[in-house]
Amino acid sequence: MQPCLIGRQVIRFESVTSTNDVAFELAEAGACEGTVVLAGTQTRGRGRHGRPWRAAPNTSVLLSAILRPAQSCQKTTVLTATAAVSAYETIRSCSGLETVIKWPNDVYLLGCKVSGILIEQRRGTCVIGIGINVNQTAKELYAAELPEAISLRAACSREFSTEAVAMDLVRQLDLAYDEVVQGGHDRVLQKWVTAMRLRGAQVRIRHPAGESMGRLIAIDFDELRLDVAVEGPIALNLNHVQAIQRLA
Ligand code: BT5
Repeated sequence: MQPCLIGRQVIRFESVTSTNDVAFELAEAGACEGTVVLAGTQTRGRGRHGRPWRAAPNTSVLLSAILRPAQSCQKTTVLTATAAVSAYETIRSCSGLETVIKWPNDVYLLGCKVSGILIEQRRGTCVIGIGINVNQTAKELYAAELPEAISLRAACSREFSTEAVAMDLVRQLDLAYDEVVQGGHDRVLQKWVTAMRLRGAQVRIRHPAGESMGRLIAIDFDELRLDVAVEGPIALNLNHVQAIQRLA
């Protein structure tokens, strides 16, 4: 199937600093929207808030996609959900195992982190960066000081083609982003919320004003509604939610 947008051009590198940096450089130089950058290894792979992303050479999917979203798709939560749902679908279909999205956009397999997402925006260009652990053994992840990480291989006891996983991810991203572009925000939202498995659960939410506890009633792209014991229902701005911990 021909991609609608994401994956119209795929550029592969052996080694880069960070695929997100290369994607921004290519975007500046005029690369078309939907261009995907893949790398075998990164010397300065990064996570959110300056944290590192570690992946031994040729063990992982290290991908960045260049987007120039129209205003209706620019909201960070919409892009976060689009990327998270895509990584979730890829990992679920490759592994056939229990997969969940941990707020807001980590993907967990069998209770351990298998994928992380870093979305950055600069002057109208948005880069979606996704790392998926594919062929590291449990021993290698432990030795790399990632005891809470897992790979597809460690979970499924077999090796995977990183190229095939990357191409599945590109297809899922293209499908999910096309849905959003066509106005199907609600379907992506529903998939995101369902994959987080938090609706109806007792949760503790950390936000700049402190913590709130209660039953999570609903999430949309703007706010989260919580049924708090004495106060009753309250709404929290999604941009202020720092962490969600499931209590039961
Ligand atoms: C993330 O940040 O999880 C976003 C990671 C995004 C990586 C991709 S790779 C392609 C693109 N190019 C880049 O330079 N980045 C993107 P965060 O939620 O802040 O999590 C970072 C934390 O996850 C680290 O502090 C470690 O504890 C842990 N971590 C690092 N490497 C990991 C790995 N391979 N698997 C699981 N956890 C890891």
